Amino acid sequence: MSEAIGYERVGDIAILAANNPPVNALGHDVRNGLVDGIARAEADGAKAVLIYGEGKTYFAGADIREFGKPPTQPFLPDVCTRIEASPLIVVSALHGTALGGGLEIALGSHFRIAVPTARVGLPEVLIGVMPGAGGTQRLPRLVGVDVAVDVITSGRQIGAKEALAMGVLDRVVEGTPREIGLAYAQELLDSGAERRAISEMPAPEAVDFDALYNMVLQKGRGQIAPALAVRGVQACCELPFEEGMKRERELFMELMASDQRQGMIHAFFSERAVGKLPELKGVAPRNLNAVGVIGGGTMGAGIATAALLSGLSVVMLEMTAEAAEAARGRIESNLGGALKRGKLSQAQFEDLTTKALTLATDYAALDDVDLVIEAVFEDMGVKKQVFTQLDAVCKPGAILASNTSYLDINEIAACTKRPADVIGLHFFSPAHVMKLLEVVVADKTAADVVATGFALGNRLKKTSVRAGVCDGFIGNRILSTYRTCADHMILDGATPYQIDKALTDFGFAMGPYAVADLAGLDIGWAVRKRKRAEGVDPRARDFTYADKLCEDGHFGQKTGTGYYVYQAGKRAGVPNPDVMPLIEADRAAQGLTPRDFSDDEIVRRYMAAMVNEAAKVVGEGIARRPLDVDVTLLYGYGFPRYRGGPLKWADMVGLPGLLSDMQDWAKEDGYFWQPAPLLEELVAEGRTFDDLNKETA
Ligand code: 3H9
Repeated sequence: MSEAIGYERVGDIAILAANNPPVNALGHDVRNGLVDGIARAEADGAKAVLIYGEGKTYFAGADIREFGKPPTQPFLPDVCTRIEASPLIVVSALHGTALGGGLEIALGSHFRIAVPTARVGLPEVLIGVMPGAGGTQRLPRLVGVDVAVDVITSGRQIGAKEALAMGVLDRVVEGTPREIGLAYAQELLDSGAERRAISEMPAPEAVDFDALYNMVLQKGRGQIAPALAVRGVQACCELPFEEGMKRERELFMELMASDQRQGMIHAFFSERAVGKLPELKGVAPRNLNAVGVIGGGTMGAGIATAALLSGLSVVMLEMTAEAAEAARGRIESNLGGALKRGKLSQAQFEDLTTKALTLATDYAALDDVDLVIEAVFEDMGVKKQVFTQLDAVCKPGAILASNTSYLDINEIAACTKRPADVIGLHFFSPAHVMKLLEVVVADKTAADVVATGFALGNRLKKTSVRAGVCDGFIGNRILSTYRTCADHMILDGATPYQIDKALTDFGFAMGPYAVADLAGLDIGWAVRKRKRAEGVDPRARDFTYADKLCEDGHFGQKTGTGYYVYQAGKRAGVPNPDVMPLIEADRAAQGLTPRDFSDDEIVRRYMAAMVNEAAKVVGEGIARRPLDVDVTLLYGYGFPRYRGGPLKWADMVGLPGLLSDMQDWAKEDGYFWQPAPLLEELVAEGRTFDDLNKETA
């Protein structure tokens, strides 16, 4: 027996208890232990077997750390089959999360009981694979095609109550998994229940699987795992069980060998790694109970909403009583959304909007908050005034945070007497929805202030990434470069619409011009004006069509027209006929002859620009590791998760090829295509960004 599975006899029942913290993943020892445990129970004269997990969960799935390495026997599908084939009654008792291979072990068992807080699911598609241990063959036999396809292609976690109603669970009972499992197994033995193998149940009727496959493929915007999982369910309906298992294995192995699997698993581990910073080891965050928010526009109201929803009390400071009331309106409307979706009760809504939220117009109201986040106009002069006042009123130890998207936090900190307490907390709009938080660490920011930034992020259910100070930090700095690359392609002959389409086909949630319309074209306009005022390098290509678009009042969605024209109630717009003439005029004024771009070239250039700037961001220490960039782009910029992030993508397509493309393009525009020193170094040494991730783990 392996130590990962304990063996014990209680009367006629053999107990197999998993002990493989933290999540009882089904690694090699666990699989071995289960097979040995079943054999021992059979040899031992037991009449039933109970399988459960010690610690916080039943099996949370196959051990994903083993993925990509040669598989070792016993394979998980064989373990499930072995359990199911046992002549003994096998009961699984579930608590925590029975996910993926975990649920498949439970489905290989003859009966399933769970505690009410247990959750089950087949989340394999979320890491780029599909159920590979009988999930696509057993679940449809139990719950039918429609439910099985929903569960498998969404990867969602299902509460015990719903799983009981679906028929995935036989019973839900309060207690420990051991107690409820033993009682259930005994009851089954006492009542003379027969073993119940799902594989022996009839398969459901087939449906139009080609149509289902196409629908799922389209919904996945290029992700293949959910669509291949549909083919697995199809095999359940059309083939005998053993043949279906073989087909499932083939499909699973195809996904296992895919770049998408690598990308999604990279995303899984990276999003857990971003918060693990050596500098924060053993550093306790400061206490957080009350926060202040300065400025109640869309951003400030979103931040206040997120803080209220997390149980913090909020003081919202505005310039006038009317502005404060308008901020309250925005916060109430945000919270109203949560109320409508059933995430808040009416009583909670009222508590949050009356007791937990205070409106103020005087800085003195911030004298007792633990942390203040300013979300005022992006102007250094305005920010300095705000921080000078905060420094005067806030209690000692209070953290002063700026939500600026690109301004210098060191300069802001320098206008206070407590630069160690100053930090950047860069939220993304709408701040109560978007998952990313950039924690921007200035030169003098204290470690416990950084730790508090991360603690706040956790509390607000955000994914927080550490960033250093530079224009735009990690995300907006890289965005600015790949947007510039897109703008250059427009000057040279591509259209905004072709670029948006090529990039949504690549998997981005939206193309850069649709994003610009959403954010407001005036924002980019203001940045261009600021940069021109600061002085632009004469070698940089410039363009005027985007400014003209703004001068003509096209600010994007908020004015109904931008690159696209928007109709009321419709999120997607149609091309704005005013745009191409402005672009053509700009090209003519610069003496440029437009040429054709293929979609592939658009993606290649856009991605190369993104990777190159990202490499500069890592090389300069603005991002600590390549994975910090990847998570930033995944969570804040709609980068397709199944590609893992720009630097994982770069590793997979090959750094030498990307560098050599850039060197070619540099012949036309040597200023823009200056390769990042880090990229050149990695190519010269034959290393990858992932090697850097590992070195800094
Ligand atoms: C599968 O089963 C395929 C089969 O169908 C077929 C096979 C042939 N393996 O998230 P947390 C680690 S595919 C290895 O912070 P939480 C995680 O990295 C699998 N390690 O905790 C972290 O490590 P560290 C299908 C895993 O409470 C620690 O455990 N299953 C695995 O917020 C704690 O994790 C899934 O996709 C794993 N499977 O959430 C489930 N899972 O401390 C994936 C976790 O070093 N897992 N770790 O950073 C989850 O969704 C969440 O981790 C879970 C717990 C909900 C379980």
